[in-house]
Amino acid sequence: MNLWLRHGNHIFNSYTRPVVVRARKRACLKPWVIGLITFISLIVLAVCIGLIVHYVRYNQRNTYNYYSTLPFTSDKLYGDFEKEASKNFTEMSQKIESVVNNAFHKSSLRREFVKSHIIRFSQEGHGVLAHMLLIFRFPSTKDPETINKIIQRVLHEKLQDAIGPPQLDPESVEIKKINKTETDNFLNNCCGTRRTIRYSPRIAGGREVQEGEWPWQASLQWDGIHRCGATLISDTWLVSAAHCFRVYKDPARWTASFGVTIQPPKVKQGLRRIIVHEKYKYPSHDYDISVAELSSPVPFTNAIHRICLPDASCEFHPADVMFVTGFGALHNDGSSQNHLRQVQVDLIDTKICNEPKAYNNTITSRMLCAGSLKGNRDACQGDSGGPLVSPDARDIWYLAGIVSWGDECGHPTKPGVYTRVTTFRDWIASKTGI
Ligand code: 4AZ
Repeated sequence: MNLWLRHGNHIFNSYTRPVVVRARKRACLKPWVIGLITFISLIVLAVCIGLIVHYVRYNQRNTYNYYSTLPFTSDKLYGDFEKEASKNFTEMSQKIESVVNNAFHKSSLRREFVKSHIIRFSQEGHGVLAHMLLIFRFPSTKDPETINKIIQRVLHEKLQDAIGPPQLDPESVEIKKINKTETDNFLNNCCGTRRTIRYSPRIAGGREVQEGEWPWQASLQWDGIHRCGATLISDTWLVSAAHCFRVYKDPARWTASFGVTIQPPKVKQGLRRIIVHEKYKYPSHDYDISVAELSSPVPFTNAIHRICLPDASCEFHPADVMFVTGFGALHNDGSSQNHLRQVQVDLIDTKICNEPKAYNNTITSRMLCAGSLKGNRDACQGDSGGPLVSPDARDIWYLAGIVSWGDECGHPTKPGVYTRVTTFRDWIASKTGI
């Protein structure tokens, strides 16, 4: 082994004589060079920080909301599309929104424009006024006055070319900037709007939901214990199943709670009145619908507001997106859950649902089937009375069904059976005025 030993500047090889190693002279930089390098480094650093700050500020976009009124005339009478959530209201809203969206998409604001949303119509002389929200995202550096002018100019110029009907009057369009609270209030007063846009694909067996995802869901409790689900259709009326009130009838012992958890609830309200369908006769599942009046109106918030009711003529199709939500059990004979859950289900054709291996002709025209013929995705005990919902092309949500019955939960060929809400549209109106 050859060992090297250091002693001062001499290195001894264990086999040889000492060798002298000269210390290497340090390369020294002149002070002015060091100063120059430091100066240049600081400049580069300052420029980088400046660029980052500018980039972050420019890309940090704020939401700008506007309330806009747009006069128009159409071949339809105002009374034909006046009623919110009706087929004609939806068609007219969709036409106007699409013209407005096109106008912004073809303009210098194409990157800033988010969406337009018709909230109502009102009669205006011989024509009609569309009341609309316009949502934009602008860099926080933009001056609100300038933005107002640009939006107004785009609407004036681009809506001129729009081909009717409806015949728009862009010269008379008015816009007013509103804040987030005002925007939320307008949206919460519309039926069927949801604030959480996180759209999840189907999740086998369902998942827990976030606050505001299904703001119309209620839990019905008898002596404080969750028994059924229900759906808010106005600030005072709930729709539920008739069978929820078969044994427990006294409204004074029922409460309705709102929010994604039963404990603690966001809001809790007593029931004043329960109306069960006159033709509901246990043990039949037919006519399984009821409406219940709250003892006082529930204030609408982002987390609590009403769903839309579909016209009696509305039809849902097997390809439609549908969700069922509830605090019910995760499996047959399981216990209810404290946190609201959702599961995406498929609408199943009544013919298929009435086949011998499914429900063998027990599905009436007042019922609809939804779930999965492969099993798993289903409502269960404790979900009864709760909503089966579906969105339209404007992403407005409608009550398609009420959880009613089924052969246990999640079995293949035994989907959930729901009360078909469209067949009871007139009955609901006759009892609630909605
Ligand atoms: C129930 O007993 C119940 N799988 C609700 C829904 C279904 C089955 C039972 C559907 O409340």
